[in-house]
Amino acid sequence: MQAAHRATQVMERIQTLASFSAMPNGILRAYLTEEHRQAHQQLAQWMTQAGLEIWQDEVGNQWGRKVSAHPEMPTLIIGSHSDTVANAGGYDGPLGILLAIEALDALKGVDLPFHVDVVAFADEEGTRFQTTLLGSSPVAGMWNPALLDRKDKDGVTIGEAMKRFGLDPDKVVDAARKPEETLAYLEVHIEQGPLLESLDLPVGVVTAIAGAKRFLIDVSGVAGHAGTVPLPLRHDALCGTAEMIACIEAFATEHEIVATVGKCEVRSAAVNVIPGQVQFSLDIRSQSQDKLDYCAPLLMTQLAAIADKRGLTITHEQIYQAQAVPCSDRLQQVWADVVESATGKDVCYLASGAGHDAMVMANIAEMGMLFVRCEKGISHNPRENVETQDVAVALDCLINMIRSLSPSRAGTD
Ligand code: HGY
Ligand code: MN
Ligand code: MN
Repeated sequence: MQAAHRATQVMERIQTLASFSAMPNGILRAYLTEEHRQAHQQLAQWMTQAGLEIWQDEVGNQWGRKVSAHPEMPTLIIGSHSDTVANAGGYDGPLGILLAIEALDALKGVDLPFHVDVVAFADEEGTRFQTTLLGSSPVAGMWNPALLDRKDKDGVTIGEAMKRFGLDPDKVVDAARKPEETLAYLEVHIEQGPLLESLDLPVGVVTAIAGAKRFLIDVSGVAGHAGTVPLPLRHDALCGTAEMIACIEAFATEHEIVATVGKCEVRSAAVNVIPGQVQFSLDIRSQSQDKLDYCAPLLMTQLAAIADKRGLTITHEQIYQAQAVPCSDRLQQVWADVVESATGKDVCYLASGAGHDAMVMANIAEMGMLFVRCEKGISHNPRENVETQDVAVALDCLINMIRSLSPSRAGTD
């Protein structure tokens, strides 16, 4: 099958996966839902068609293996996530899974010197349970059983949801892969930023993945009658929050990190009540772990000073953190070689501001990522878009990356 036809097939499959959604007019596929099950059944079918052995692990991840005649050699793992944010684009996650399946289909007749496993991680975004990398963390040996008690908005715990999905929470720990049995982890993902488009390049080599810390922040004031309490006597939690959000933006600019308040909720909100309780989320990121560790407490001190000034109280809970992770120098070089031969252009090296499953998989294996250009860098948005010819280039790079990691320099069908 020609590369262009394969790229078209990947694009068609992106649309098929997008149809497995909890939203009538958009994409939402969350962990341990019917949409998760449907998408993984479809991926399992395509993996089988590509000649892969398939199985689901106890986390709910979907695996497919291109079996080698050399099972004693460490396994190459290639993956990305199948879950989405709410009102998502179609490419963030699925593109990397479908490219891996397509690459192994192209190598169907070739006996590689090691198994190659494709994995669809079932939860990277954390949309349902507000914690992220739930699919890949157990695989990377980083499972925290305390998370089984984490509840979704309906009060269903992860443990309960796993049982309803047909999984055994006590066996999640068995999904861990051994470092000594893992050759490397590769992930192809949309850039989710504008750099490749600005350079008119279809793909780029990732150098590092930003570290992140996420918090839920509660601001408490005094609820009151909107008509009777004079402004100077108010302890308005929402006005305090507004000043804090402006402070967060100024702080991030000054310290050259990124900070986002993505959620903000007024408890017992009413048009004629002075807000007494507000909860908002805070996501801060940096390529430098030291800067992230330095900025988080400093920013919280500034928010506390605003609360004091306004007679409010503030508490914060860290709900997630992921260390900044460098990509393997060796794999960056191998990616660069295949990119240069595929594009005939100078190679762009770029860091990832977004988090990926690759950042935890680096815990057990050399990790390398390839970014694919996406229109205007838009992501986490239905307008997320990728061109078929860029998918063809990425597929060519992935096939040659797999071949380059195979000493026998395997060919393709
Ligand atoms: O938030 C992130 O960076 C990723 O999309 N989960
Ligand atoms: Mn992603
Ligand atoms: Mn994402």
